[in-house]
Amino acid sequence: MSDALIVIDVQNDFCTGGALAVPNSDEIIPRINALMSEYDSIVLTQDWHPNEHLSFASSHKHKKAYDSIDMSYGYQVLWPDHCIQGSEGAEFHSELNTSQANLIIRKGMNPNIDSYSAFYENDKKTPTGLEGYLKTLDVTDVTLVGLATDFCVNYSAVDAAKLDFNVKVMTDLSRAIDIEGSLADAFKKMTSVGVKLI
Ligand code: VGL
Ligand code: ZN
Repeated sequence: MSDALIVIDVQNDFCTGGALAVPNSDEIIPRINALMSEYDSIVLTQDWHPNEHLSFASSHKHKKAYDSIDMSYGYQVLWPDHCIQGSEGAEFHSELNTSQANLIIRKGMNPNIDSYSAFYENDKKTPTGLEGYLKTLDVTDVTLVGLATDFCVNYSAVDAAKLDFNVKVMTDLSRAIDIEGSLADAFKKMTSVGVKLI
């Protein structure tokens, strides 16, 4: 039995000045760092897209950022180009303490499928390997913090609950994009699968 802190996507592009900046995101970083010593393992995730990723509005004619479309795997919001592999925007924010991390997991590398969750791509069946990592270490409890509450934190928390982890989301150490009611929907969804919002 052990617990893990999963820090979602604290990367330059989601912070002030980034391509997909989440409002007030920088202020959570010092408190996330302070939390790390309380956990047996620390996992960091990194959104890590190839150029011309299908989740980018720029990959679609006549579409602009924050429009949405239907993909083969369902509804998809189209984003500004962000977190491109090897770019400055994809780096962790310089204030995030990365030296405590046991594992850094990258996601969103398949050019045709977005991947909000740290556990599965958005097709809901291609695993990232994180479940195996955590279960091998007898992790039973996971706490999620980071960016963005209504997308990657939400999807990761819901998958973790479905995979039978005890799941907490620290809402005060997460920040949301909040488009078209996405934050309220995320709270509803997380609560319905047993995620504890604290
Ligand atoms: C995210 C939109 C696109 C996130 C990642 O980290 O929540 N949101 N890619
Ligand atoms: Zn992304």
